[in-house]
Amino acid sequence: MTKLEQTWRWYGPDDPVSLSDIRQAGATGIVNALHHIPNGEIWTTEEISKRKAEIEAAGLNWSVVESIPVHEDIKRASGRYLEYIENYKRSIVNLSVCGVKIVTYNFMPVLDWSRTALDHPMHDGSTGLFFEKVAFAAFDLFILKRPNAMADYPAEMCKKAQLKFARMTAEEKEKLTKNIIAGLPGGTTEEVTDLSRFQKILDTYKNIDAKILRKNLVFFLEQITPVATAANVKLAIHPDDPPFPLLGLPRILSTAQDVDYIFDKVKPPANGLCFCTGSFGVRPDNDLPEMVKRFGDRINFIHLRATKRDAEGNFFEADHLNGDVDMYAVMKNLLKAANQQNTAIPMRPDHGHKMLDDLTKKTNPGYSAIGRLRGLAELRGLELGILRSMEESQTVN
Ligand code: DNO
Repeated sequence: MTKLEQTWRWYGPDDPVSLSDIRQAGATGIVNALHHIPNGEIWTTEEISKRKAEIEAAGLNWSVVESIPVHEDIKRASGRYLEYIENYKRSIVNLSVCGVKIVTYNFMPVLDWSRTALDHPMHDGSTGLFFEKVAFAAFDLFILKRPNAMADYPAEMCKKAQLKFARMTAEEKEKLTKNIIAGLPGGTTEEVTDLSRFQKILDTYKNIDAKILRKNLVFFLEQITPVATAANVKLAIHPDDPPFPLLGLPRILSTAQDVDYIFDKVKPPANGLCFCTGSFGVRPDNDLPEMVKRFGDRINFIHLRATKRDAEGNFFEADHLNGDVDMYAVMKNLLKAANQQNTAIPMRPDHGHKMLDDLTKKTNPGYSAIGRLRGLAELRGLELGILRSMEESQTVN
């Protein structure tokens, strides 16, 4: 039976979690990006090789790129987008020349992933990330004061948000703002720290709805997929996180139908998916084990994490094996997919709680050492248990 490759996201030399920490956590592959290269520019073979050598010197392997960011011009099909697409192609080819063959990216406008609280208390004393709908609405309606935002929320939600806003201290408002626009590593594709600049970027999407964004994604894929195919590089699009529209921006990769759409439009197998259980799992209408079955041959990279949602649609990041996701069924189907692909598909424990020594250390939100170590250890155990029982049942039958 084929296993999954155990990988770990490393944010580069400035990451408080070092390569030697990662090695001790049991990962063999590194998920990395050249964050110092400005968005839209070419990743040269020199820069790629330098990073690769650094990773290899620590006894690890650069398995996956996460992510080559997609410039906002490409998502809007405006400005210098054709030039940026050419640059993207060059980066793919250069990565391939250096032996890095999986490229993750996402197509979420302006905001990549988004949460309202980064230190939400968990039941056991650790802390984790939280998305609270009312808090997000309070930010949108009363802090950012986005024009016409009221129309995007039910009246009841506006009332609750108003109440919440009225009770917030200045410090809480500032923290919420920071969490949403600048709190997460890679949370926005452009560096934004002030609200008026943020609103200006949102405005550039005024005339772009889901239909247009989808068209722009398909155009981008039609351009890069042949290059990836020729370079033997697998692409892995990351789903929307959270998987619903925010701030009036369209979201186009939230459900199985969304995934079907892009695979149907751009057929070559290099056009693949980063199966992120934490993102897809927020929607109760996404059947994750079923999605793994359906897209198994196109899953090129895996993020494993569990969220727990409540009736209002809020969610927090739960322990890896204790959320709404049926991790057992997902893992089982992923192992079947790996077997069919005959490839150790790379997986990483996505996010983790701040716990034990993490609590007093500076960490990238969601990317603490010990929380992820726990996640990886649990997932590795689950994988082994399933593999062994699959093998046993094969010998019995
Ligand atoms: C959050 C991540 C995202 C993801 C990018 C992929 O932890 O899952 O930042 O890496 O969206 O492009």
